[in-house]
Amino acid sequence: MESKKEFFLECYKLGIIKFGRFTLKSGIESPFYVDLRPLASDPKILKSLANYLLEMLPLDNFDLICGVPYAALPMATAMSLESYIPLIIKRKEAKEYGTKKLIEGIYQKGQNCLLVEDVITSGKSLVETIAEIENEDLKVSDIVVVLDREQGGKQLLEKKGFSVHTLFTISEVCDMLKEERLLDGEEISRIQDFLAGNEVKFQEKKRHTYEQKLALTEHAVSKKLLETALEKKSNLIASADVITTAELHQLAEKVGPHIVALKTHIDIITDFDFDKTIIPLRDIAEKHNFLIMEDRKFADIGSTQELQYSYGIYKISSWADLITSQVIGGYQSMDFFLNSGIVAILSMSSKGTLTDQHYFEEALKIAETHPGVIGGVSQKKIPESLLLFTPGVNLKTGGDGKGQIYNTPEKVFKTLHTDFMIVGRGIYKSDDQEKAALEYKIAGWNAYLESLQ
Ligand code: S5P
Repeated sequence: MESKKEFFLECYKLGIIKFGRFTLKSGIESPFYVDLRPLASDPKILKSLANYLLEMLPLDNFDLICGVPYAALPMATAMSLESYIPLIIKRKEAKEYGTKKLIEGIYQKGQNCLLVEDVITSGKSLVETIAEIENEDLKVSDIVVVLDREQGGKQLLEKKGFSVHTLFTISEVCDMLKEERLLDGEEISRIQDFLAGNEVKFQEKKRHTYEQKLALTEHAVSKKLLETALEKKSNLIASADVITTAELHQLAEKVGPHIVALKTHIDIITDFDFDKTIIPLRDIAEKHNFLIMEDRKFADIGSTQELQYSYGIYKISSWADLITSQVIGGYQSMDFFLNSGIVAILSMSSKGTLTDQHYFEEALKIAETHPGVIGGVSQKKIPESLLLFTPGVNLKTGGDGKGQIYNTPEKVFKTLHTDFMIVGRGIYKSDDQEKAALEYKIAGWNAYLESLQ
């Protein structure tokens, strides 16, 4: 192979770096502009580039290769062809139809994926891409980059524990071009001045703490829920999907000390009797200081929902601190849940759910503006002004064979910034419900603390 410098000069001839005055997307004026896409149009150069990148890497560590779209896609492909490490393709956006997969190709959970990027500046797109890849249960340990603009991105990723391998830095590039008299001293000092003052600080959006959320909320029920969470160091909601009053009360007694709320499906209690089921349940809730969330998932017009909420045998309005409601009936349909905090169903955890991106966005608009809504049930991130409740949580991942899809506490707190996790069978089906609740409580609280880092 030719020397690295000779190789760079070959690449340079393709017009990948221009010097002058360029206004960047951020509005900042930069003395140089980098675009590595032309490299893919010269097969010989692309092949050499792939080999230069591969040479720097501990190849045995990787099961897969993935390029950050779009510029790095041909580079990752070429690297895969040269190394025989399988390629996966990350989409920029998930398909709106079909499989909705964000990552295409053949892979298995837990495999380690090498990430390829053309240029690193702040590190923002890499941080986002890594989160998406980790979301698919793949690991990322190493990132390989063709050109480091030396504006802080490499350091940011290294601080997060990733190994970042860069083929060229902008300083090296300047030195090589100066030696070849392709850049004059004045231009070099302009570039140095720019780099000295232009570390692009990429502020990662940190999640709000429970204390911050408490300070922001006006709603009495969210206040109570957040205060309880802080007091009990718990973000666990146990789902009591049991079918008799006795089982309901037993479960409430056992898990009560460890939860912030007990979620009921009151209409599955076979021997329901208001005085025998609800009154003792409320007493247990007072004793162990938790709230009750009736997962009724209302889905009708306002006037019917008003009746369903207060009448019939369940008289939900008289005992539920929180209720869940679909938003399918529109904004006004939720105007009548006056005694409870509303948790809106924004997207569901089941396979094949109809709550696609469009539905989710429209439902979110309603939830954000309705004063009775304190939060949403969702499998996606939602704005910090709402509390996020995430069901489908289990220490074992996978599914239940009936369409439920499970995530671990770590995953939902880290990637979704969940506020409260809802656990059903993971607790009530356990031989020792109290022990299981404590285990989930600790896992949830630790996952929350980690998500603040
Ligand atoms: O999208 C959803 C919304 C809800 S509220 N997916 C869900 O699973 N739920 C509820 O959470 C569901 O009705 C059940 O009560 C609980 C999950 O129970 P698990 O046994 O699967 O943990």
